[in-house]
Amino acid sequence: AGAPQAGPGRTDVMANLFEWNWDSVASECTGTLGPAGYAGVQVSQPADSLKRTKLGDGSDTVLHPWWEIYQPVSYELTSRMGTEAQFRSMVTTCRRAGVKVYVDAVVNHMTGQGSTSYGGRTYSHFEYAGLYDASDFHRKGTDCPSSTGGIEDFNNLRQVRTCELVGLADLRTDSPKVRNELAKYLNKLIGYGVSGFRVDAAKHVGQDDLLALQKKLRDTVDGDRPYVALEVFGGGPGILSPQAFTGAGSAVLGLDGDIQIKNAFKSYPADGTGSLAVLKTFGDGLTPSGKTLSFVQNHDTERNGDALTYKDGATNLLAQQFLLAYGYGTPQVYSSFAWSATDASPPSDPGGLITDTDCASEAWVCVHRDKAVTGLVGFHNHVGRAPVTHWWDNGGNLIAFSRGQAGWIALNNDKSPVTRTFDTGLAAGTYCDVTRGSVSKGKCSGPTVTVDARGQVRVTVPAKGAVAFTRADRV
Ligand code: ARE
Ligand code: CA
Repeated sequence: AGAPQAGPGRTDVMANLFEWNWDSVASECTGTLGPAGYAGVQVSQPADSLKRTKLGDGSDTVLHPWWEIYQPVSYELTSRMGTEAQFRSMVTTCRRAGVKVYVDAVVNHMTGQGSTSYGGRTYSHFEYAGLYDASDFHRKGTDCPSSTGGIEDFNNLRQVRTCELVGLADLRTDSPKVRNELAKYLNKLIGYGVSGFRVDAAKHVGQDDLLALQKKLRDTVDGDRPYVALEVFGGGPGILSPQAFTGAGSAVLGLDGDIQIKNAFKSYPADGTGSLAVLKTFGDGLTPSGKTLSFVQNHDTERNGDALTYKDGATNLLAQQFLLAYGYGTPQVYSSFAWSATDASPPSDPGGLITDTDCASEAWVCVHRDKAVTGLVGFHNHVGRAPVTHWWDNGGNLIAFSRGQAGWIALNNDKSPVTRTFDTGLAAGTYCDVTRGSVSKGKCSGPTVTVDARGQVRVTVPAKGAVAFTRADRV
């Protein structure tokens, strides 16, 4: 399975609309994602999940934290995000808008707490009526060697695969019964038009079980193999590393890459030199571009300190622009709700059902809609696989590069604008700067720049901003 591709003028950019309800995803596909050239959308874990009825041990203050959805109780599609009918209708609407749908799939475990769900089911740890019973789970002693039954050592192979991740009942993914139930669930989603999956906690499933499961998956409605992106945090040794999982799915998540992006964009030594220049060889030492779902942040890394977040404002937008322009991995743009406590609930009704996204309200952060980002989605789609050429940097926080002869960008991570002349390698002409305007009926709605006969352009790159254009943006 290759990277997601959909519709004319699109390559592979995905939006990750974390914990948007199904109706909101559907209207976003029609209103923004399709028109802006997004090829795909990743949506949240859709299976029925834990719905807490009381607070935990006193250390938490939110009744319905965002992470309830990572505790499935069945594979029925009634969730915090909506009903099964709403889910199906969302997939159909998105596909009609040219946007393929990728689902966050939890296959490693079932819930570890509670007794009621959004779908109104009752259950207990190891007993999920009509689906799994105790024999379908790894058990402490017989399978899991840790004294608590939980993963205590993330470098220990047997613990990682057979013990409980933060107390979540660990499925026997090596058994035919569990594999069949999982395949039935995922194939139902594919039947509804879903094009692939982000596999949660893939490290804890292991390569063999992941490959066996994928063999059981049907082709998508487009006739492709489903695109499967595996969640494997970096740092694990040998076969526990993301590098060791590139053969176990279509791609792995770029969880080391987002750390590096943060490090580059946040480098502000006292001498003021900064460090975007290090990005000249971004991707070196990381999983191969064609095997990586890359992003500036996701729902974990915006909370755990690994990545830039929406709170970084212009720096975050600049990093999104870099990722879209540079071409490492299948790029994904993350948009979700605003939060201060890491456990916070997404905007919900009193029963925990997530309310409609309102990008104009402060409760939501719609990074993927920002003109700075949509301009670069178009750029990414236009330049395709053209190589990075004409790299230039000032050794610090100002960089510029072309993508073959198809497009050119300069990015400035300093706090003051810089004016200078750059080599672009593009044909002479007047171009629309897509970070601030777009071309319609031959006219640019924002500032233009002029490339001379030698392929040079003299521009002012705004503080914490970019200038970008492609061959298609000539006016
Ligand atoms: C919640 C409570 C827990 C409670 C549990 C069960 O917070 O206190 O015990 O429920 O009742 C998310 C939240 C968790 C939440 C869970 C279930 O983050 O807080 O637990 O949902 O509701 C490892 C895994 C990696 C995993 C991270 C979190 O390898 O797969 O831990 N990431 C995915 C998701 C998470 C999600 C889950 C998995 C569970 O993206 O959002 O949890 O479905 C090193 C190691 C990594 C390790 C990392 C932890 O880097 O190498 O392997 O990641 O540390 O930071
Ligand atoms: Ca496991």
